[in-house]
Amino acid sequence: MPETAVHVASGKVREIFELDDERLLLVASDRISTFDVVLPTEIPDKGRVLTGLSGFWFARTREIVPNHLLALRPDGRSTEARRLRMLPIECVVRGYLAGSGWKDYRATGSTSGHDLPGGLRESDRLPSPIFTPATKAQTGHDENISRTDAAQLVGPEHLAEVERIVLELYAFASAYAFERGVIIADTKFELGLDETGALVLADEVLTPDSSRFWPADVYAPGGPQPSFDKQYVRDYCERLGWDKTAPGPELPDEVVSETRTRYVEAFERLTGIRFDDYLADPEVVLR
Ligand code: Q0Z
Repeated sequence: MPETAVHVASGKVREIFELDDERLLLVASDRISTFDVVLPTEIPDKGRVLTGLSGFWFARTREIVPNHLLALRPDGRSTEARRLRMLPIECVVRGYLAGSGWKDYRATGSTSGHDLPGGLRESDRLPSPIFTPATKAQTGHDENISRTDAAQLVGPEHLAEVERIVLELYAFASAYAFERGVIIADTKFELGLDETGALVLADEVLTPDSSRFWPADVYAPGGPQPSFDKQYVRDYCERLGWDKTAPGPELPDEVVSETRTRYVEAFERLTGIRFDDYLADPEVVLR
């Protein structure tokens, strides 16, 4: 990283640096969180897998919407990006009923103003994918909001286009992933505005940290589904009887290596590129 890069923000597992007035550097660490707690043990190459997957999807969706990506750094975990004015909402798309969408549905029969058919079970596929915007909580959990509230936050002139873009992104990516054995149950997009006022896709896209990835071969609605990437970590934490408050437990070597293998498998299945080839030259995912 250049000496001139100033740290501007930290996420749970990522950092942002300012390169100059127009450009940011997003750096994905190997930290992993589970049950909302960052664990003391890292998963080697997790940040590279997520950076490579994001880059892959940016390259393949640029005809749907322009994006912030300028370059991937040779370290494989750093993305140079255009600096945007970010919209103050999380643009969540759900194709399946899980997480807070399932909680809202069970309590009210709807989520973000979408009236859903009765009788749906946890993890059922929805009749069609829905846009369920959420607030960006600084701490704690994002909260699902109505489309009316989202329109207030982003300006009504932007909301219809935001919804159209993110539904198209989900339709493209979910069909692509399903053919490769991965269900993208839901995913969160972040959009910003460039200097001309155009909508631009930003942040990380269609990674296991911004999405629920489920293995398609064992999909069985009617309860929670195993996570493609984090299930070994969750199972280990459940076996320990950890109370899910910080600090989280150290992970044993076997859980670390099984989990790393799952991340690399997600990368290779989805991109069709060998992870070693990515490490040798990260920009292979852009071609
Ligand atoms: C993304 C975040 C992370 C902590 C700001 N292209 C952009 N222009 C302006 N702002 C952002 C982006 Cl991506 C931006 N975040 C989320 C990312 C660490 C928070 F790596 N915050």
